[in-house]
Amino acid sequence: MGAETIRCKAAVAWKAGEPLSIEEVEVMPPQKGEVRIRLMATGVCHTDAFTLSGEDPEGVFPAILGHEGAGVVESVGEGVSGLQVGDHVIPLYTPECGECKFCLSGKTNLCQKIRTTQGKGLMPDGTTRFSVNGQPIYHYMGTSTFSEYTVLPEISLAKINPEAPLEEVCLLGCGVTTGMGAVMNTAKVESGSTVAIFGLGGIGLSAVIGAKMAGAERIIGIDINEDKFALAKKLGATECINPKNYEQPIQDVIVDITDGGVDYSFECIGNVQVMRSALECCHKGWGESVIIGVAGAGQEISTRPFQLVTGRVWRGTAFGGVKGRSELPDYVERYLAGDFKLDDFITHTMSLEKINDAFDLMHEGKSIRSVIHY
Ligand code: NAD
Ligand code: AHE
Ligand code: ZN
Ligand code: ZN
Repeated sequence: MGAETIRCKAAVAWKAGEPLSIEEVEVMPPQKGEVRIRLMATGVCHTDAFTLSGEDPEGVFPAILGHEGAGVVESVGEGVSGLQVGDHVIPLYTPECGECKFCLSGKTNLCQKIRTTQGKGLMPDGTTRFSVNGQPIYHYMGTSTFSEYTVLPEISLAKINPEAPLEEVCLLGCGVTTGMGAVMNTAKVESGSTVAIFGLGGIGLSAVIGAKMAGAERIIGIDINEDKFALAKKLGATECINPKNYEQPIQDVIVDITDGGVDYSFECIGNVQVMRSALECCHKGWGESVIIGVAGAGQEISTRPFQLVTGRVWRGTAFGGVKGRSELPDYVERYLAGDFKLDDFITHTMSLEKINDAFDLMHEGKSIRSVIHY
């Protein structure tokens, strides 16, 4: 007998700018090529808050947000061959089909197989698997982890070692992989480098870890909230600075203290003015700046083209350039081997009913990651 519709709890974003509402939702069985999973935990990332704020051009409502989860396969649809009931998985907002032009290029992790429907809050067949009293509810980033159960295409799931604690490795579904990957995969920071990391939230602190693992000699953390400095230093930042303590632009301060600028910088905030500072604090001739932060609808970056003419490089990264199905399981193995820790990031845990507290804590600058336990 095929799987039945499940009724379970989920946090629904009915409208932009309003708190999430805990509802009983119907979750349809997985269709062809799809998998339904039972979430065990999910982190709350700033991108969830960004979309809830109404700033995301792709934000559609009502939707079930969440994209930093981990869970267990509950049922599989027709034709699913790589996963079975009971497998432990991490949902991927960047899928990996292995056959599209992007996957075959060897140059990017940005699989485009289902990107169009995913960006509209729909499954690849153009419909949704969620409803509340018969009203369809949109998916989010192809993952919708703020629900006890969710449905994803098979290509949007990474199968991981079942020994891994799901309430910690959920952070590898976005934040930690993004920050570490940006440093090691996108920028390919070399040993001995000088690095500046703007924004010391979950992403920036993961970039700090990546920079330390890469052997960076100087790791400069920049944040306007000095409460973030202690953990940044514990994880490997060699110095932390608050732009509010200086009269000059922060890029000038960094150029002064680094004998001409940093080798690599990372913007982990989503602020287009800071993106400019991050580029302009790079060393003439070779400095590279990586944009990780997500900026709101209509916002644009700018700098004098001379900054690029004179050898600085501006680039960006999504999910740290990591290919989810083929590379993420290895991040889990490295975590299990003790190469890096995740518990430092988890400042708060809570039940789904308290999820709005996670958004409040983030906005108040009091959390690094809140993790919802199902
Ligand atoms: P967060 O809220 O936990 O951290 C942001 C940090 O930036 C905070 O510590 C805050 O104090 C600091 N900050 C804010 N304004 C600042 C300023 N003007 N100067 C210096 N510091 C400032 O957020 P997060 O979850 O770490 O996410 C960071 C950004 O990365 C967000 O824009 C998020 O949407 C984006 N993101 C992108 C990707 C990707 O794949 N590209 C993945 C995850 C998150
Ligand atoms: N929808 C936004 C863009 C949001 C965005 O850039 N998302 C990142 C992941 S953030 C995770 O916390 C991403 O993966 N981008 C690549 C992609 O294909 O979405 C907008 O501006 O429209
Ligand atoms: Zn995220
Ligand atoms: Zn692909």
